[in-house]
Amino acid sequence: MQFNKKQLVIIVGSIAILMMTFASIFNWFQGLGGTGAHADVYDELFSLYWGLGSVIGIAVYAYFVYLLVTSHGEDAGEPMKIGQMPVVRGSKKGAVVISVIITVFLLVLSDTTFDSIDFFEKHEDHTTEDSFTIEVTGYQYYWDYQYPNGKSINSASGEPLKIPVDVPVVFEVTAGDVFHSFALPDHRIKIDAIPGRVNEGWILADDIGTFPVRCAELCGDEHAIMVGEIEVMSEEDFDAWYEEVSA
Ligand SMILES: [Cu+2]
Repeated sequence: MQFNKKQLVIIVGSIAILMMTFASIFNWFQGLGGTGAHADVYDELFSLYWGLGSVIGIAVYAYFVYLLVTSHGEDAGEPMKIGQMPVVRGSKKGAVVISVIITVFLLVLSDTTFDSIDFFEKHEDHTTEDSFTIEVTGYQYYWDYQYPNGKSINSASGEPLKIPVDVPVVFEVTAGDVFHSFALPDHRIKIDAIPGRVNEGWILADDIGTFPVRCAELCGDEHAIMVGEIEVMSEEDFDAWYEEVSA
């Protein structure tokens, strides 16, 4: 072994810090909260990527340390010369096994990722007969919401966007002036609002309560105040509000 104790402590300590970084990323993600069907899918996706990434990370660092402490080349300590072959370690069998494991990891990741993309994009696979579409239009610096029955809400009034709980709701998003982005951070959705174009997205809220609405595209000097709320209501409360004739 060509490392003294101090060098080894530094190497192992650095790896320990990297491991703690893995752990802190997981901790950070858990602290983000989130609600609704999309949050569950993102959580699963994140846990899978993080989990498999950690397995690979731990394996790589473990192998790294193993190589460090078991290296005993005859030329240890002497600089390599041009043309000198390094000491061959490892085996073809090992390389094949690692390749197969990595291939399986990538297949699992891509399959889950494409399933998740389908989930986010194909609202028609998830909508029910209670579902409906809200037309969302971004303006400097508010959101306009149009419901199918003609009811509308303007976020500048301070009134929250209202939707029922446990009902998949579709958003058709556009903009009336510049680029905006309709973002519901707690429901983990962000839809580009672009003039002349309609982008779709959907959510399935499963918690009653009030959550933030944000604009996620720098859209002018008052972009930061382009904030609002979304109120997830019980179906009865929502129906009562929805049927009520606006004055
Ligand atoms: Cu905006």
